[in-house]
Amino acid sequence: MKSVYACFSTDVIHEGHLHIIQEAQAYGELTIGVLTDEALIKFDRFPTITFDERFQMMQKLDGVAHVVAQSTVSYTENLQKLKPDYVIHGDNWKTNEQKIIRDNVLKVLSTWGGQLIEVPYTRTEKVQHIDKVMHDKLAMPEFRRKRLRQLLQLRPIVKALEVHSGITALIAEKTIVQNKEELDQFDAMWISSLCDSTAKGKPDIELVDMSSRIRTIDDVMDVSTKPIILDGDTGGLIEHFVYNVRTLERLGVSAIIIEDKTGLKKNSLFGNDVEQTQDSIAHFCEKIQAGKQAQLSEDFMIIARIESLILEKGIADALQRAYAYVAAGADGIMIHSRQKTPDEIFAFCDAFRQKDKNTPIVVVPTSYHSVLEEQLAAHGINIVIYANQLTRSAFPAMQETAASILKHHRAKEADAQLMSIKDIITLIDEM
Ligand code: SPV
Ligand code: MG
Repeated sequence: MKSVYACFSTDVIHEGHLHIIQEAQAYGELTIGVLTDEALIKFDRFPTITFDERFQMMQKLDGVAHVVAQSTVSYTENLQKLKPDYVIHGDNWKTNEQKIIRDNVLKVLSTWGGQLIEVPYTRTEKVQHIDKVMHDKLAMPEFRRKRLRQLLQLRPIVKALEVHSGITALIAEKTIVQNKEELDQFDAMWISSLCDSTAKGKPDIELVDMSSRIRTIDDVMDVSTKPIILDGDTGGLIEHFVYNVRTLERLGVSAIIIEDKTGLKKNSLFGNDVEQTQDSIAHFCEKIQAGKQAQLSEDFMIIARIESLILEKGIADALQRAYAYVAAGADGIMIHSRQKTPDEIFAFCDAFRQKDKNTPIVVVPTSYHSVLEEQLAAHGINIVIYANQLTRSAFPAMQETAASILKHHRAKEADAQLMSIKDIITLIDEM
């Protein structure tokens, strides 16, 4: 009897999957590979049921002889182990971002004369509806809020991209790239105070108030499913912070990062060029404790941001604060630096990890941008935030276009750099 292999990443079995299973029967005995959570989140959306549930769901299906785990987006490992005569898949992957996976399957199969069977992809109204329901479920507060904690368990390093509007949220949500034999995407979104303020043409001094920040959060949430980390600046007055924690939690935000500064907040990247005052350890701990007491769910995270390195107070001060903030209940710490190299960040993390193996560490490599994610992970860092790159790429592009129109008294010269009208009007999916 010949053997057939298919890989499924789905949470729901619909007619499309049943069609593939049925077609497979004509070729031989079917083994289904179920993508592990670690692999699935690089390739597709976050699962709404557990790996075990997905595995058992496949075992119950008629026409499925064996079920195995597939722990990489690439089929190579499982194919080399099973050496199937056939792989079966929907034909949609010929053109979408999965093409690299397909190309690789063909290459591996050819080494023992295996064949790829492609069946027409099922895109009925019912299938589309199921897809949409799964997508919308992920956007709901109860599902979204806990996802940052889930990702911390699944990812060697969680990658967050700055967003400040619906359109930037769509970019963070949908950008997926081919990386060697794998696919990859961002895990989370960072709503930066700098970029949220900049988008409104305002300075980053806590002038854009929480009501306005919530408006941005709402715009982002409307079009996305990924978890949100909010830049909460100083967190404001303790008496106000406790209310804001509840509001953010109810909205489905996963984490707020508050920084240990007081008085008129200025952007950290100014460093000591402007007057910035660090909060006392005791007062900042009080703020963390009050926030933790106010929150209702287990999911929400309050992350304490340490500004000691920004203010050139040294690693010993940063460490003392980190331990105090964790003892006060912080669910994570963010250590910030404006050096061109990651040396002081690494020195801090290595020292911190000697005593604390588990508290998540967050970093924002804006000035030390050469550092690779795997280097950060090797120093015990759990979350990397790309805090302002979308804003900084969009602004010069818009400025250049404006100048070109003025200079040439028409839009033609600018047009070559622009997205086509067709692409822009079809960019946004309609309900
Ligand atoms: C932000 O993105 O607003 C931040 C990070 O707080 S930084 O601008 O580097 O201070
Ligand atoms: Mg900020």
